[in-house]
Amino acid sequence: KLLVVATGNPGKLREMQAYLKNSGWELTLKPEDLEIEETGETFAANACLKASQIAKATGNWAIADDSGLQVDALNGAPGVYSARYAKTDSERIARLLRELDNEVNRQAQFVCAVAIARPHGAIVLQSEGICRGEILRAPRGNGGFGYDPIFYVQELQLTFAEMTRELKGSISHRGKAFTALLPQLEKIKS
Ligand code: ITT
Repeated sequence: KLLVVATGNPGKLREMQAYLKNSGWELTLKPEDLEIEETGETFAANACLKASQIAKATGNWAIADDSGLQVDALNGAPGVYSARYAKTDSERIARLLRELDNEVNRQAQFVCAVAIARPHGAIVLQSEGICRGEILRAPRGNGGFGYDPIFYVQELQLTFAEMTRELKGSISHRGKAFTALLPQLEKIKS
């Protein structure tokens, strides 16, 4: 069966495709001009909104990911506004480093909510993953996307941008959300 991957973010798309590769679903990309306004107050609400609307609009099953970075010292900001924090990845990173300039508490977490909708829009599966880490004072590494160069994982002594996609996926918010979701996704297909 056909599954529309409902994202316009190329970094996210690469990771989603890797997780879904052996799921047995035939993947297709959402039309570029089909954009859903993210009016929800939670990651889960926005993931459901995107999956549901794209499923309805395309007449296919759809999967959406809503994710972001929550910084403890900023009371969870930028959170669901992580994409809207600034125009480009480097501007988003620069803004966050500015906001944390004099802050000693660098604790933060990435959150990823995933939702799957049937062709008429009903949500059938949801999953969420969290990964704790620290915000560095300067970017490190060239891999990944988004806030990856400033997100440091103590246990591995690496930023997300210094990890291979496989290593990042073994501990990341998205990796955890997809690992929980995949067995159920395979079940729906058959
Ligand atoms: P779609 O809604 O089209 O999927 P988007 O980029 O707008 O794309 P979100 O609204 O979910 O997606 O925003 C996610 C933000 O959080 C965005 O700025 C990402 O760069 C960032 N983000 C999410 N997961 C990340 C990860 O694994 N590494 C780095 N940054 C991440």
